[in-house]
Amino acid sequence: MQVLDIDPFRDEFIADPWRELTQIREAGPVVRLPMYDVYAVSRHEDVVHVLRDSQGFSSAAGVGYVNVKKDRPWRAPSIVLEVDKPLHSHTRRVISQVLSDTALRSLEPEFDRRAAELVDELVDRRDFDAVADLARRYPTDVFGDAVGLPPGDRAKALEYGAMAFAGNGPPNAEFQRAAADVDGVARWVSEQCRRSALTSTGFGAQLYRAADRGLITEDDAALLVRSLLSAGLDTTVSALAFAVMRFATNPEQWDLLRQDPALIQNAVEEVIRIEAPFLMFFRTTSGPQEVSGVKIPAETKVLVFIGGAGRDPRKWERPDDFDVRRDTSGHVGFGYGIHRCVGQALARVELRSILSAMAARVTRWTLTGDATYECHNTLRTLSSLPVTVESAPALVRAATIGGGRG
Ligand code: OVM
Repeated sequence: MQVLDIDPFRDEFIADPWRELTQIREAGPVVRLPMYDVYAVSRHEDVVHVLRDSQGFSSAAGVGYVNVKKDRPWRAPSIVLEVDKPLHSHTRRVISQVLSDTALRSLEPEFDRRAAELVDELVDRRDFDAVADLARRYPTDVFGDAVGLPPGDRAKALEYGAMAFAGNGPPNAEFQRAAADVDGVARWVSEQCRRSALTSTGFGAQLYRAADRGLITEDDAALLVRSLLSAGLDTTVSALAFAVMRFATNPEQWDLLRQDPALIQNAVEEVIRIEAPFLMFFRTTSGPQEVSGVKIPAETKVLVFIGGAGRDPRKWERPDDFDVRRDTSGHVGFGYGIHRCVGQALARVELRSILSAMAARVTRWTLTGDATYECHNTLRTLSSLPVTVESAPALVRAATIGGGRG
């Protein structure tokens, strides 16, 4: 088996992992990274194999670097992410009932309205930071409201998410930085997760109603709200920031989207395939395992490179080309198997709403400075993306007011 001296938790790797990910992927189906004493899989086929076998490649020892069965984790493990069947099936079902298709459909008009409002404001400004003013702001507003967070310092939720993703890495400098105020941020989060802090109609309150019905305990409900806040915000912020970056640097792709808004859904998938906001996480072998003929010992951490699968030339033609018309089916940007993202439909609604609103008004994006990256060990995201936009008048809405004749 190939042994590689690559540190995938360096900032430079996370910002621009593609060259080294190719090296890892081409070295073999499984490689060893002695720096962390872990194994890694990065080919699409092998990532799917590992994620399909949720018992052999367990989540119950944590999906971060720390084996929580042996060492104390920095926070109480998630009761949906860091458990196996049958426990997982139960908590997963509670969340997926709250995030049901019907629930999401009823949110869509409000998400669209808020997206149009924000895009109108940004188009008027012309110059703005696509991270601070758009990618962070929109999900913080609409997802925050959907969960039922009290108004106030919601930026803390982003900080908490960053900490959760950094916390899945090794105890490196990024971990230390993200966890500098671990007590303060964790206290803030547990306060937001209390029933009394949440609005009575949001997803949070509905998780507590599952407790009223005896499906879970109240403590479980609090932990599931924590899961929504851990997983639901920084990820969509990242996807949205990368979407703008991709369209600013591929104007012909933006033109395609504007000409045919039916492509928007696939464009969302393509951004997630090619950028892999949720770049990697771990599983732990529950016994000796074999992946594409390579043996992995028991009780061993296996690093699963979502970003490797998304760029695997065995699966994708021209994997490094951003192409909103390609067939994106089978991408694993939302994971795969029983732990695949439970909020993915909600993420899609958010991303679709904002891309639709932008496609209706923005004719061209131009970067006015360099993108800066933010690296949280297992999550890649942007911290700033200065842009200027050229725009068209709000045709559709003007037409409606004018009686539909434009
Ligand atoms: C959780 C969770 C779920 C998915 C991702 C994640 C930090 C956390 O249940 O807390 O990332």
